[in-house]
Amino acid sequence: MLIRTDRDGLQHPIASEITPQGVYQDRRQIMKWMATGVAGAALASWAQREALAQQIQKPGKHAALASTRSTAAGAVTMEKVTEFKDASSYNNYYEFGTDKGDPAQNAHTLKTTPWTVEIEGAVKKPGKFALEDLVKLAPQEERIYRLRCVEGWSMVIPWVGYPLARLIEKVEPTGNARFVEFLSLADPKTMPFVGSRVLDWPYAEGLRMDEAMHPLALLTFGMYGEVLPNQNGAPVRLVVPWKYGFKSAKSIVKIRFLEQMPKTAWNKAAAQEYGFYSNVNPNVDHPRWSQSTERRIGEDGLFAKKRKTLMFNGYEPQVGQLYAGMDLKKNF
Ligand SMILES: Nc1nc2c(c(=O)[nH]1)N[C@H]1C(S)=C(S)[C@@H](COP(=O)(O)O)O[C@H]1N2
Ligand SMILES: [Mo]
Repeated sequence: MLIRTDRDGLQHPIASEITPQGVYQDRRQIMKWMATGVAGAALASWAQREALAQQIQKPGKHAALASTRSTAAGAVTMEKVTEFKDASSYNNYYEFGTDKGDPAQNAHTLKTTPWTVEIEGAVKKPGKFALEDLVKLAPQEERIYRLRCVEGWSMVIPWVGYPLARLIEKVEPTGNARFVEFLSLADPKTMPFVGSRVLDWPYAEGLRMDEAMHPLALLTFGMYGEVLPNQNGAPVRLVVPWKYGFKSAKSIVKIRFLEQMPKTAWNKAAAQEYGFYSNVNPNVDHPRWSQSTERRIGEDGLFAKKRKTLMFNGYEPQVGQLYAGMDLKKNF
């Protein structure tokens, strides 16, 4: 069944209108890789978008882009998709500054080609993936996920990527792999806040192995039918929709398979506020504020109602089983 949402009529600016030329060329290169080598409907639509992007380059024109959706349970929502301009201008990416507008202002310095992702630790096949090989490892799917930040706001974003499980299967974890750690790029030359003491760099996150293997955990290369904007974590990030946004590490350069639970950047910065699990949970307040409601970005007028935050961000039917028998107040 094809579910119609507001997404179908969505329009947003094409990359060339909102980014400097160098960044745009980086993205065009990645889109070419995505359009070659892998068969299937998703990639055909990538190729169409590429063609469309070439035709429409005049500032002020907007291109309506087609999309191919995942059929995985939980991969589509009936909710209105957040506008591209909001999703790409209201960001958390502390390597580029701590204000919501900083990443969009500053992340143009991030160089996303060439890019490699290194796989280390308890796997039979460790090594380095060039980005162009990583994007072709599995068919690209579009998934419309809510992303809920621990700060109390949320967005609905059409992500493009494939389940992280596809990569994990490929590198063949050993029996010792119980956790997966994700490390972001930390380049003081291109990232003005790396070196500041806000966080202990590189940005580090982690998942338990069964969480990482869950079909909703997405290794993400694009959004809104285009390659990720730098400020959203180009060229490859994680999206874990049932956890607070900070679990979804951006611009990943290393993935490590570990026996022990890894330390995460936010847990190191404030252990009493950010635990390892960080599942979206309206019943466990942040020590300094409630987590029971959220503000949807784009709806924040004076009279906009707050939304009730849902257990596991609304993905309880899909992921609840992962935490059966666990005390989620202790394991926050
Ligand atoms: N490397 C890195 N990844 C990161 C962050 C960051 O500061 N650095 N911020 C996290 C937080 S707090 C959130 S809410 C999401 C925001 O993703 P978005 O800007 O694409 O909405 O990215 C997460 N990933
Ligand atoms: Mo966040």
